[in-house]
Amino acid sequence: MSETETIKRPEEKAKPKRPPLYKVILLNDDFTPRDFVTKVLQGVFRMSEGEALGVMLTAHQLGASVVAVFTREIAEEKSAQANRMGQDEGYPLTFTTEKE
Ligand code: NFA
Repeated sequence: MSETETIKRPEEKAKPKRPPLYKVILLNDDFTPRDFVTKVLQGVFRMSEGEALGVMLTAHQLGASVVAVFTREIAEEKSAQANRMGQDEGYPLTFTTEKE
C-alpha cells in the first residue's frame, strides 16, 4: 500500500457483486406439439437438437424442466420471446422464470 492510499473502512470495501441469476423453466402442457417445443428451445436458447429433445422430454415426463440460467433481464426476455412464439401458433406453451 502506498503512503497516500486511503484506508477504507470494512463497509466501504469494493465488493465485486455477481448479479442474481434466474432459471428459465419450461412447463408441460397437453397441446403444444413436441417438435414445436424442440424447435423453440433450439431457436431461442441456442440448444442442439439433442439438448432440446432432452429438456422437452423432461418437461413432458415430469411436468417442468430447467432450460437455462441467466441474469434477470435476459431470462425474462427469452422466456417472453418463447411464450410469444407459442401464442403466435395458438399453443399454450409456457416458460416461466424463477430466482435461484
Ligand atoms: N406434452 C406435449 C405433447 O405431448 C409436449 C410438450 C413438452 C409440451 C414439453 C410442452 C412442454 N404434445
